Amino acid sequence: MGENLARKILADHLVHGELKPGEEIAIRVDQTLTQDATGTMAYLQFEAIGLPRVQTSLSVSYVDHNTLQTGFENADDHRFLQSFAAKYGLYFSRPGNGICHQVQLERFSVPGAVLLGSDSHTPTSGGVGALAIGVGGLDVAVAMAGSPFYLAMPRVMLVRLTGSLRPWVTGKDVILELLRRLTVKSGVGYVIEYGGPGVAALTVPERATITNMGAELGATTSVFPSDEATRAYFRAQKRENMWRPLAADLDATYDAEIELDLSTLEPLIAQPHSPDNVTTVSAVEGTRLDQVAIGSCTNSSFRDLSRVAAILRGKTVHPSVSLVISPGSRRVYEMIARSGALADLISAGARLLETACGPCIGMGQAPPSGGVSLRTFNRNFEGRCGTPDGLVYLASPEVAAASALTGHITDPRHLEIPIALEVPEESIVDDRFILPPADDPSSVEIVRGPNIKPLPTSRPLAETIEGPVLLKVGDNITTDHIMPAGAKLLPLRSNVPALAEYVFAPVDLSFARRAKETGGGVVVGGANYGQGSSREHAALCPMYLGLRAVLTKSFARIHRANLVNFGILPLTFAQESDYNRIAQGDQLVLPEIRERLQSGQPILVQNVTRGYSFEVCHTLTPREIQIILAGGLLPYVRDPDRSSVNGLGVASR
Ligand code: MIC
Ligand code: SF4
Repeated sequence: MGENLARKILADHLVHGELKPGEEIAIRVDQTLTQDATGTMAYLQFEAIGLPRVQTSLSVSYVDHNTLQTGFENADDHRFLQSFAAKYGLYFSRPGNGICHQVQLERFSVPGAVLLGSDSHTPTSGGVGALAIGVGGLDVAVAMAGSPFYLAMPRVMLVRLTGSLRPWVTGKDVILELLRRLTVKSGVGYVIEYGGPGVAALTVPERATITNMGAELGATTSVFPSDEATRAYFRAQKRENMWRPLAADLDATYDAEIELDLSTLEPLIAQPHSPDNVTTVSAVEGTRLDQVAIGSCTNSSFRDLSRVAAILRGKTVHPSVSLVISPGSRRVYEMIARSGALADLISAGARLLETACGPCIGMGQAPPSGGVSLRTFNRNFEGRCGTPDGLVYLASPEVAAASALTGHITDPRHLEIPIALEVPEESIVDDRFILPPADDPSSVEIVRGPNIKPLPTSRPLAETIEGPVLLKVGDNITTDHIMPAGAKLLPLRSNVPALAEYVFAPVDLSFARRAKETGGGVVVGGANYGQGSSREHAALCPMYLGLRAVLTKSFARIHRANLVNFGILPLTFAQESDYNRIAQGDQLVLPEIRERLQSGQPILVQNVTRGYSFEVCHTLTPREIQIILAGGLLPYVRDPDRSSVNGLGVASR
């Protein structure tokens, strides 16, 4: 029986376990990436492991999130990251060089490689056939130390593409259609693999938009075959030698399959406040706009910006709209400058921003109060744009550009703009801003400004957990709710005590104070708890405040793993009715929790306030149980008795 592509790559990298869905496997990691907002912590963790150099074949440290330097903090972080990379054997992509996923795709992606990145949109490189997985920073730190990556063997879902996209319909519409059908939670536990006759006509930038935003489905990752279109992309990048063909066997089988006829799609749009709240652009056409933002790791390739420029050429942005554009990489920026597209954008009235995440993570360009913003990004969670009552829509660059001209949401097919469909992929290649590691690491001093605070330590799991329900929330709580980002808070990513003050701030401003007063407790959540970002600060900061367990209907993959990594128990309700019965403020006891986890006995929760007990479930593997007992992944891997098992060179510590 033939194999699908995802399983082939996993089999190629398998170190432990069997490829049986749901079972724990460990895979070899070829490449890692970090960005600055998750990277400082990951490197402090790597440092705590105690190795002199990264053990991967390639590790890259990017700076793209915290580039708005309103104080010393971000610049301090940049210097720390640059010196760390030089000393420990990483490549360092300088601030202004581009968004990690765009630059990784262009310069480092490899078909068939396993890439682990401390950012949820790492699957962007799946556009060229890499198996690229978003994880917490600590997982990257441990992988850089030579450990394989442990995960539950995912199921593989085939999205069989047929037909071809009609004019004005794009890769963005493909992924929006999948979000409409599958929602933000149905991808959990799956790798989404694309196949079928419709693949060939999609360009690599379009494929990368689709795999990037597969993160919004909750999927482990998404992957395209590597074919002649991939080869053309590598040729344009002057690294055709890194290309190799990769595809599923013709008789491959899958755990699930869906079919998507590309020729039936029309321009789509996600409405506030969720990427799966999708409708057709024509259904909301006419909605007045205050802002249009083009960029992010989802849609800021040379192809995207060239098409935007072609739509705006010789025209003027509507007076009520602020159009902001952030190119995905320095290379893209330079290419639109040389092709003349940049002049078209400037002359039409666009406000050009740095090549960085920028408005996507609320780093500037927050819309006005109650303002409506149409963005080419991947997430429109409430408040993420920096304006608590802002309304954010997500659509393709083509829809965004057409709408910037009219001042309201516009289906570009109604504008009758002639646009050249083919955009040549030019070949400016300039790696001067990706700095290689130092030749003499011993000469490099790590620069630690006052913003770099020591790593918080965790405690082993107590015999019994006791504490109040600090907060009860509903379904689809995002990491932006748990640990918000934005221009004010992102600079505190290396300073956990300061950042922890804002845990759950968008939901309940008193959370941090109450948690500290009671010495911690438990959070109760609904389904798909912790969707969105890979930020481990959404587990690390609650751990710092004393959170010991999170009890939900279900978890998003990366957040669940981050909770385990920081010694917080991820538990689920056995009965939906137990979720309804429990209330914020209830005093809970989880008796003999250590012993019950170790012996495999059922986990019991006593609701002392209401006088009843109930059983809860967990999906922890034996290894994860050991991690929880140790108080988290860092104490677990640093345990000298265990270091040889983990493949780390720390036995002598
Ligand atoms: C995001 O898009 O939410 C982020 C900011 O890139 C995060 C990472 C972070 O919080 O630093 C992500 O997607 O993982
Ligand atoms: Fe940056 Fe936005 Fe992409 Fe996250 S989703 S990596 S914030 S551009």
